[in-house]
Amino acid sequence: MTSPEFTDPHAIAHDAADAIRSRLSLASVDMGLVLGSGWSAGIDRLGTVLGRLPLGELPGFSTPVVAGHGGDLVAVALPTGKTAVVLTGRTHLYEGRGVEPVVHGVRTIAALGASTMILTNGCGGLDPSWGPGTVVAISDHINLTGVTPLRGATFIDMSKAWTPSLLEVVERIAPGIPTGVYAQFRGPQYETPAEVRMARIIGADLVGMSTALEAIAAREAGLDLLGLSLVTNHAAGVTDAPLNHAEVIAAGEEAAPRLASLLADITAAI
Ligand code: 8IG
Repeated sequence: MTSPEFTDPHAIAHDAADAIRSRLSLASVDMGLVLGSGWSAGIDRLGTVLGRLPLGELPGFSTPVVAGHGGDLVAVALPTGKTAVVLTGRTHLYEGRGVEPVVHGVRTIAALGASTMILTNGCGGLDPSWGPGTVVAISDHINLTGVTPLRGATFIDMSKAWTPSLLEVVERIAPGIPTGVYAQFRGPQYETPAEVRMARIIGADLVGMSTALEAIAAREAGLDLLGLSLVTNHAAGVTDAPLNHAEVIAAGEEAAPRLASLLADITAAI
């Protein structure tokens, strides 16, 4: 499915980038961040906020609707002198608008000239020892959505999609941080226990509803890529507890200060 406004998705990303540059008077952008469930507190900890725009005011973006998901673009001057553009909301495939809106933020950040992308999310964990609040660095992903943001014969190499040197930076800043394979389901329903067992058998450690499609678009754009997942819940069937969205939000709020300082340390180191 393609929404009519996305007949040329890269052109709309450039329109959005032009609007951002002129409205925030940005000279250059080095890095983009997408902040998922639990991650959006503490943006001011990253550096000096240069400006903020509601995503809904920019070409190709619409206002995210899920409780706990924000919806701003925030430009931040990092202590290193670099400029980061942070999105505090994302469009999900389960919203039913097709795949182009899902990756529009990543493409806009690429069009702004960034060379590095940090994707964060809240997700379910398959390892029973990863309690809610565990942060996992994404080492690889499995796209189970059945769709792709790429069109035509766009043969992108995904063999080192998650940049090894960025994983090394994370390991240096947070020694012993677990790494894992992220499997993206379409959602919006959470998995059945059988689907989670399948995910484990095929090599997944994390299950979520974002990030893999964004990663594909980021690699198409040639961005270096880092992914950080907050395990907000055990995936279905890992424990006896049923899943609920309120619990997911609560785990994010509890973890917020830790996530803010981790992100500040990482963005200051790359
Ligand atoms: I937060 O357990 C969050 N997002 N697919 N499964 C999937 N997405 C999620 C989950 C989960 N928790």
